Amino acid sequence: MKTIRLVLFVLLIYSCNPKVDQIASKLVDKKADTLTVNLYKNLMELKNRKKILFGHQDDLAYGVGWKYEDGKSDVKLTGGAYPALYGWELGRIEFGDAVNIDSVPFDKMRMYMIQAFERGGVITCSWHAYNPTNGKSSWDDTKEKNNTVTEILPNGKHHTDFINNLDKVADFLLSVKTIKGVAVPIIFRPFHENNGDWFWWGQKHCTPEEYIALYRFTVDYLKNKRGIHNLLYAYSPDIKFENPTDYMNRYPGDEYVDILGIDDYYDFKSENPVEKVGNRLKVVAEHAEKHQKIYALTETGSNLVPDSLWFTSKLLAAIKSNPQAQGIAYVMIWRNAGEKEFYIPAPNHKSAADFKKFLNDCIILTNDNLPDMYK
Ligand code: BMA
Repeated sequence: MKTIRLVLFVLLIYSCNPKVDQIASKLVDKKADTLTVNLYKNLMELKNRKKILFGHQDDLAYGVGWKYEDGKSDVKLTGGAYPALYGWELGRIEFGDAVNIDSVPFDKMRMYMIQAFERGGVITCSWHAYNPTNGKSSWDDTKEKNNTVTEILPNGKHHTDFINNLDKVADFLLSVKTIKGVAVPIIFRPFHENNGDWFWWGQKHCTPEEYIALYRFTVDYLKNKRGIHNLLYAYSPDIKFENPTDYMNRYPGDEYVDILGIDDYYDFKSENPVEKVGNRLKVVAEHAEKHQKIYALTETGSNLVPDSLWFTSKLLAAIKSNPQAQGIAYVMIWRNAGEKEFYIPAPNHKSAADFKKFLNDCIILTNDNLPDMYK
């Protein structure tokens, strides 16, 4: 009898861990699973520890001059360690295709996500969504104003097409599970750079209310209709905002966003990149602090890294330029697509030594010095 009581007591403790419940109540998904809640908590704590996760898009899939070689990573090759965070892209999942917009097979992507998660890494996903009204890419048909967003929202004539696409995304997200059936937590970052005009969900193409409705519908659908509980949601406009309030103009709301982000390539091309990026991050930080959210530099990079000191004298300097900027939970560098598009230098590149120095800075976390993000 005693043993049974003890077992029941232990089960009770595990089934209602008040700490997890308390943190979960701050998340978009109140039913988020324990690993996802823990990830959120640990991302939140990075700020106090003054540490930043280093991330790279498509890191394990390919790099400059190679593709799908087991264990290979350009970050590791040049910097000596795997990243702490891994970005992936879902565009073309809508069509049931085997490969994504950048030819990465979804099966491999899933495998890499699980691999990275199993060694402690953090996973994030963008979605260059194809236009549900005409099947064209995110960028197509954006020269003139289009009405895609209104047409795909409930009661719109292409709503069912949008649902079909969303279901493909949901199926994939639900499939990212370890062999033991553990769902891999994923930071999902849909409809990014919404204040630019280059995507069909950009500011020229829909009102703030329409954009917000699109984002909210997507979140509600994934968590409530499809029962996905391993997602954190990131909101990441581009830098095209005139003043701080512009940044929040299309904000879907605290109930819909876990992480405030920004994609910033452009400021690095300006005359005072350190100051510009530093201030930009400060704006994000101020909003994040006000709304008690995690914040991050969700995408950045310098294509071909022509400035041999870019990583330390620009990126790191910008991050360190003010305490709020330094409070970002992560920075993610864009993909190494090939000779004409790469953001992590190869070992023989003139920026390689500087990249290594950046990666070894005491505020930067790679897979080698990553705390347990899931405990
Ligand atoms: C862009 C470029 C494209 C790519 C797209 C989606 O920034 O890298 O080559 O297809 O992202 O990943």
